[in-house]
Amino acid sequence: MNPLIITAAICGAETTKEAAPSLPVTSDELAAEALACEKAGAAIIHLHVRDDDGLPTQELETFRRAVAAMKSVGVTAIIQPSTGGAVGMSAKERLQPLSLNPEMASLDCGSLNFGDSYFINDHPLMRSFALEMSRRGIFPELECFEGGHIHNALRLRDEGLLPNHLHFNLVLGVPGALPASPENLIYLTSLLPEDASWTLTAVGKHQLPLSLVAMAAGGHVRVGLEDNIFLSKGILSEGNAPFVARTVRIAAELGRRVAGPDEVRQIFSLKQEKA
Ligand code: KMH
Ligand code: ZN
Repeated sequence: MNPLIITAAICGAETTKEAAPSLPVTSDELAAEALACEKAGAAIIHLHVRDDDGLPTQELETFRRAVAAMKSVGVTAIIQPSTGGAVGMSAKERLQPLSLNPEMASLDCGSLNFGDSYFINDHPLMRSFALEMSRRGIFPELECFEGGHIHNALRLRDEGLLPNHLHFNLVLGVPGALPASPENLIYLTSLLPEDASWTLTAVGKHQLPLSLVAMAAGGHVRVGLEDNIFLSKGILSEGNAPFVARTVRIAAELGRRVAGPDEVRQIFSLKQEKA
C-alpha cells in the first residue's frame, strides 16, 4: 500500500486551553509540540497561531515567530499554515501567512455552517487565495467539508489555478456540515479525480474510527487537538504526539509504512522554501 502521510493539527482556532490544558499556544509551545509530533511520525504540521490572549490570529509576525521557533528546535516537517483562520476573519487577514512563502498552505474550498457560526469561502475568495498560492509556488491542501466543495476545487483546477497533483483534506463532522460517517467518506472520495490524494480529518469522537477506515482505504490522516482533544472517552490527551503515535501503531498493523517529510515533499513536488 502507499505510504501513509500523517498531518498533526496541533492548535487550531477553536480549541481552548480551558478545554485542553495541553494545547500549545505560544511559539515555544508550538515548536515543542511540532517537534514531538514529527518525532512520533507526523510529516506535516497544520498550523494556526494565537495572540497573547490565546485567541486565534492570522497576524504575519505571529506566524513568523512560530515558524522560526519550530526551525530553531530542529523541526523539518512540512509546515502548513492555515489560510482558514477563524470564522469571521477577512480574506486579507487570512492570507497573511502566505507572505512567509511556506511549502504548503490550506485552501478552503467552500462555505459552510461552522458550529453556531458560518465560514465563508465564496468563489472569488477561493480564486484569489489559489492565485496567490500559485504565484508563490505554495502547494495547496484543498479543504473540503461538503461534496460541493470538491466541485469548487475542480472549478479552480479548470481555471488553471491549481498544481497538477491535487491533494484534498476531507473534513467530516464539523457541527453544521457533513457528519462523520464511513458512508459520507466513501461519498466524498467517489467525487475525487482518480489521481488525486486525500487526507481524512474527522472531528471529535469520530477521529479514531474514521481514521481506521481512511487508512484501510489508502487515504492519509490528520490528527491533533484542532479536531479532537480526547484520546478515548473522557481521557484528555497530553498534547498532540499521543494521537500521532497511536496512528503510527495502527498503520503498522495495517501494513502502511509512514512517510517522512522529505518523501512527502517528493510526492507533492513541493518547491524549496524561500526565506
Ligand atoms: N478554523 C476554521 C474556521 C483551515 O485551517 O484552513 C477553518 C479551518 C480550516 O481551520
Ligand atoms: Zn485548520
